[in-house]
Amino acid sequence: GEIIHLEDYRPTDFVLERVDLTFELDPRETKVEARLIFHRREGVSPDAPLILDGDELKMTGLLFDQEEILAANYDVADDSLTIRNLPATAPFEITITTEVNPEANTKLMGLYRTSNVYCTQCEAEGFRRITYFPDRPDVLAVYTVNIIADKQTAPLLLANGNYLGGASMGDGRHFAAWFDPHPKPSYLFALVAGDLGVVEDTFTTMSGREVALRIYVEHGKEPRAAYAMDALKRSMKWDEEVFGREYDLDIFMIVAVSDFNMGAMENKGLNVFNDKYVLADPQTATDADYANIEAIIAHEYFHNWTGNRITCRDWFQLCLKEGLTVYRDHEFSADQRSRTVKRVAEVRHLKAEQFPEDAGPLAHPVRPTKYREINNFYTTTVYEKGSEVTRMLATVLGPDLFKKGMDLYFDRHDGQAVTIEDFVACFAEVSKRDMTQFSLWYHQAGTPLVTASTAYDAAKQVFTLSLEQMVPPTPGQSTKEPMHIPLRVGLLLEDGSEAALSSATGAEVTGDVIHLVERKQTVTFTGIVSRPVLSLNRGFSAPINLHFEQTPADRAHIARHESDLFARWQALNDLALPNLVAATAIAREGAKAECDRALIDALLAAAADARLEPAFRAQALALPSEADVAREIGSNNNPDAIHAGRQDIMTAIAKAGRDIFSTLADEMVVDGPFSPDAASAGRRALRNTALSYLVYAENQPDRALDAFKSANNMTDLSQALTILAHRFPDDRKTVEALSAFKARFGDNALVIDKWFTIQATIPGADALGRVRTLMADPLFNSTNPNRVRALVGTFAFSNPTGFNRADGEGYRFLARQILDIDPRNPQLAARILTSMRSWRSLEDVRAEHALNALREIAAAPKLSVDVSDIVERMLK
Ligand code: BAL
Ligand code: ZN
Repeated sequence: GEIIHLEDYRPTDFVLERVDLTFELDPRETKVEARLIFHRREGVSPDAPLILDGDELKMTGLLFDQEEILAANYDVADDSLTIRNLPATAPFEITITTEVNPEANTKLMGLYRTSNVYCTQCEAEGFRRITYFPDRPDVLAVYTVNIIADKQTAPLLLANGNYLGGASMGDGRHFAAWFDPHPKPSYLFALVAGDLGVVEDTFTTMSGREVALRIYVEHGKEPRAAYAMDALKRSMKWDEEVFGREYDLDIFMIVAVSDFNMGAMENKGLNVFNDKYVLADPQTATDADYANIEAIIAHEYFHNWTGNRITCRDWFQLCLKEGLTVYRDHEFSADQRSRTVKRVAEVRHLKAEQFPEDAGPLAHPVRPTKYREINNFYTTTVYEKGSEVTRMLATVLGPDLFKKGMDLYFDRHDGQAVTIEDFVACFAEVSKRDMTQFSLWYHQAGTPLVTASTAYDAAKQVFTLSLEQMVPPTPGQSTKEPMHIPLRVGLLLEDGSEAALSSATGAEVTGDVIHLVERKQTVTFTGIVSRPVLSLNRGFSAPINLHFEQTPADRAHIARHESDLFARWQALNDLALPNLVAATAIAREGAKAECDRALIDALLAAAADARLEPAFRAQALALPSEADVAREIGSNNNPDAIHAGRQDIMTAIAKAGRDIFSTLADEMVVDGPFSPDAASAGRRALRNTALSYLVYAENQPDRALDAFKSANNMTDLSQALTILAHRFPDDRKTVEALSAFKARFGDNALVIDKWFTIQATIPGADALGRVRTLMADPLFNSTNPNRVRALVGTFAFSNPTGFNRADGEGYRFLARQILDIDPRNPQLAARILTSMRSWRSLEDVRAEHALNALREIAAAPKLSVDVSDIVERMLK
């Protein structure tokens, strides 16, 4: 695991022309024959050897143009194969035979077995676990794949591209051949074989070609794939309409599997999905599950153009495909649902996951310049901040130039493996803007802090806005340059109108965007007839922390009158945070906190405002999370005090709004058969929020118990169970509800994950005991990533009081779990360990325990590179 540097990039010495693969599948002894045609790149020394990557491989044959290679001409190790004395110019063929054991492959990288299905995961560096290969994204080749397997257990044989044909072989086996005409990197290779059910449909593309659509799931689960199929067709249509992108093969396939490290994978023409993001029906999936399925189906489909047709030159460029594709799936969901509600959800997620990453020891630029283990860079910074940077590009340029830039990018780079610089150059070219400063968003880590202050001169009718930016130091980057920060603003006047921004001097202003480009900048607006209320960073136009001392009255004004609904939500959030911070301090003294009337009034006004869509009102009522409060406080955190203070504020709001919540709980009942559409989901969200407040007001479980008993869908059922479990964990009724839920859904792994998660997140010091008990439950399965994440992962990531116990037992437990998981599945272990990334912001006694737990992990023998990379960065 040595460190890889961006500056060391150079192209391969040999060009790979074609790949011919033959798999003879066997659960334990799969034989892989790879025939690779290479030629030496022009200008490369004739002495240069061919060096191929490998990982835990056993080679059983090696041929040069079908002849054995002399032992003196090659070196084989389990992580590389070096071949010398190769032709100076002529193309040649290397044939490599390897043997792999899919059943023993618990890392779930390369070729593995899940529920008797053969399946592959090759991103980022899994292909080298199948055969020796130039396993890097800038090696694009055309693949033919032959699959041979037992006909009975593997009637279905799939690979990328279009189906060429197949036949029985007489010995109980059969074969199938696939050809993918699109040159691709090895990380997009996929193979699936097994016995699965299928849902079929078709899509006619904008040029009139009919594409066969197939979603493969376990037999019997076909009806649960209907929503995913619908989402796929809507994605295909949307990408044609909004980005002008048409699908390019005769067939598009999705396979759902139950053991998967990631959410899903965009292999060319053959996406492989964690079944959690495919399977849904009203009895088993929540509204959030439906929304996630829609988003992830879209995301993987959109990769066909942003990732597959145009891919990354090297893994440093990961955000080239991920940030851009997240931006595309966000826009898709915004168009399919409510744009405002979607934006609120995105920003909540960004602040909850990416901001802490950017503020801690794992902070890294969106386009990093070094890594030890690329698996550890599939981060919220690369994905979510990467998406925000793309969004800012659209904000800075405006929609027309952004579209032109995208078109140029597709046009110019189709079929290539490119860099962020290539991407940005397209936008610089169409806009004639120098994008050098903007590009710092890719290169400088850390969340910029913008400090704003305002002054109004009534006599002169002049309003001034002073802005200052500071990018905090992050690992490896102690000093930072000022960034180009696009701030959307509104000047709200007393009469409800908005002041025009055209008089602005001191900064470039385009539309409602102020371009902050200096460290300090003062913007002056003239002809402002009354003191305006400044709405700053509308729509979260820049992913920044904002320090702006605004009065509660001004915030309440924005919350009620802004035309930008996102800004209203933001204002409510800004009103709530100081209350929660103050309540934390009071709780730390052992006292009970009060809640400001301004906050209560603003929240209840939003709750009761029938002009606002229910989903928005639900978001407005959802207070900042305990993690949000911890981030706001920043250091010396005591999660128990944050929790207790927040409970006090919740209770105060609940008591004040009891009538409104009671009305909403009745009004928002959704009649008729279940529909997962956004409007119905919004009504359910508001009703469940109201219900949750009512339980705070009443402080007894009956209402939640009634809701649990009368629920006819998983959203309502799981919400009611969460309220019961989190508020009354030891009540007999809760215990009964939990076991009724388990009995009803015991055969459905995805629902049982919810059962684990609900209990893993019950606040308080008893949580650890519960988690330990649950690990002994027969339904727990330490080899299934979804189950481990549902129990151990959510405990560490989403139970601040339970995990951060003052006695440190939570951290010691996690350390042991990490060391237990690591030998089986390093990627999973490393990911769960990142839950400790904010350990330095805890109060001393807890930080000390956290440090010891991290040291215990670091000192363990035989750590994977994945875990050792994370733990070492966290200890630095
Ligand atoms: N490429 C890994 C999964 C995803 O981001 O789509
Ligand atoms: Zn992706």
